[in-house]
Amino acid sequence: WTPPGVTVIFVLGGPGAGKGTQCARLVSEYGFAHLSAGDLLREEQDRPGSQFGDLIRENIKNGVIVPMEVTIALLEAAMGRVMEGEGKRKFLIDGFPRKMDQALKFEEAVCPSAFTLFFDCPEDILLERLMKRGQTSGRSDDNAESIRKRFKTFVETSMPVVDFYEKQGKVVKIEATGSPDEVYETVKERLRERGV
Ligand code: UP5
Ligand code: MG
Repeated sequence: WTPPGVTVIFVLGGPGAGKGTQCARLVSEYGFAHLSAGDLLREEQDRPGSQFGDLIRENIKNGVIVPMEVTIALLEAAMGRVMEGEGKRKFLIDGFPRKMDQALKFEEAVCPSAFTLFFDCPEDILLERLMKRGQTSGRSDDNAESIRKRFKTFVETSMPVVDFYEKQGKVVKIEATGSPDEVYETVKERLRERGV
């Protein structure tokens, strides 16, 4: 269904790698539309009358992946709204695909990705960031136990997606340990190299 001229960039990286932070900056400077799969799931979870609320709540707290049908439908609908409304055609899809079945299904049914921005950061730094955010975020998964489960899912289920795209030469890997400003400078440099 995707109209011509649509560009999709996947944004991946461990929990707390800075996907949301960097996407927000890219939106203001490059005019991308930013769609976070996690944010869309949390919205759906809290939407009165949603038939998926409990399923999403349970999965997020346990750091496991919500069935792809739910997430892809939310993304597809959100892309449609953006194209109708703001008329934007360039998308940063943040935190998705984090499982091989999602990657294959999305590219077949919605739109192939141009490439994947991958924010690389060691777990000790991720843990520190997430525990700190947990003091104020109110996110049900920003606690030591959920974080541990999110790390496990990331390594076992989501890294294979990054490896899959890496083999196709479609991963732009960004060292994400520095400050948000430093990371953003690297992002811009890498995007320039990619002709974005
Ligand atoms: N921060 C950011 N950058 C920093 C830097 N360079 N230096 C120091 N601090 C930095 O940042 C996290 C925190 O670190 C913030 O406090 C920030 O200020 C600071 P953020 O930009 O939010 O990082 P991000 O990578 O977006 O972290 P997030 O917690 O959102 O990552 P997750 O991937 O874990 O969360 P997401 O919302 O994508 O998914 C949540 C859950 O939804 C999943 O676990 C899963 O259960 C479910 N889900 C699915 O089932 N399917 C999907 O397709 C997607 C999600
Ligand atoms: Mg995020």
